[in-house]
Amino acid sequence: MGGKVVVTCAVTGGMTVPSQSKAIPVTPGEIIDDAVAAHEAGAAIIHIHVRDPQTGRPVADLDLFGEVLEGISARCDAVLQPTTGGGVGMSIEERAAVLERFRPEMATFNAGSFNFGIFPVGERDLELADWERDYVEGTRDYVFRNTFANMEYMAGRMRAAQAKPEIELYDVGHLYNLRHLVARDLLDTPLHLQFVLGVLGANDAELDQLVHMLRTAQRLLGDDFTWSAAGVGYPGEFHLVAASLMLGGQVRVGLEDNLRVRRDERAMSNVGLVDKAVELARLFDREPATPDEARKLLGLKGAGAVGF
Ligand code: KMH
Ligand code: ZN
Repeated sequence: MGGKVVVTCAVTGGMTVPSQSKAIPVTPGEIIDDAVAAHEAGAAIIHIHVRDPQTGRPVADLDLFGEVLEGISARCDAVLQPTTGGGVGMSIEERAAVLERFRPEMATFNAGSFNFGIFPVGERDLELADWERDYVEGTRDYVFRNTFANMEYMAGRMRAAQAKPEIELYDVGHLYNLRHLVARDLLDTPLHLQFVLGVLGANDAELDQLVHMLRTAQRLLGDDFTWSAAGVGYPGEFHLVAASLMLGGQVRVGLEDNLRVRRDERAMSNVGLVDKAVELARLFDREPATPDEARKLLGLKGAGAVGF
């Protein structure tokens, strides 16, 4: 890989509402176009959620996932990584259904429960649709549920689909959950870790938290893992990009996590965020990896082995 860096773009997400930014892609067509453009800007992996095309509400609809996965794969060779995190109100079975239906190369695996609060969105000067206000306010009393039973179930579905889990870690305690799951041989190694920092309800996007979690992962898991950092919010997203570039990690950006390119500049699309990540990478002598270089680094099964 040399100094290459795997850039993941999280194009739309499930814990934002469309009124937060006109740039958030909603329809399958918008998600496909943004994903292809993000790939052309340097993203090797596209992290995918889907939304109701009319309202923009995060949904787990498999037909929408199919339309998006097929639409992107028809136009580029990016690694496609559907979410199993979904959004508020989705059962673990609904969240996992993408695995059996599409047998993706990768999918997210959330390594623990935690409060996931986006209710401050409702306290801003934003015109929200009724469902959006209910959705964000509802997170005042919402736990993103990933119990051990949920994780055992999800790990089994991942293995059955031969999908490489990207282990989403929001808090240092999630690393101890992960050690437990690995010790029971529920997850294959080498692992790919995603340190997701900045969610209200878990660790914030602070450099010492990233280093602490990385060092804890090395202590608990040895060195047998690859890792990436995903900062939620601004400037956390790019602080973690810069830190990860220096520490030899991979990076994730995208409108799922952050809506600003600069303090006073809102992102007009995912491309603006990918462009900034690539620009930062080049300042640290690192070039964006191609999808096939990402496949090699992460040990993925290849686009020919997926079910879409
Ligand atoms: N929305 C991110 C903070 C997933 O999709 O499974 C977390 C995430 C997890 O992307
Ligand atoms: Zn996600």
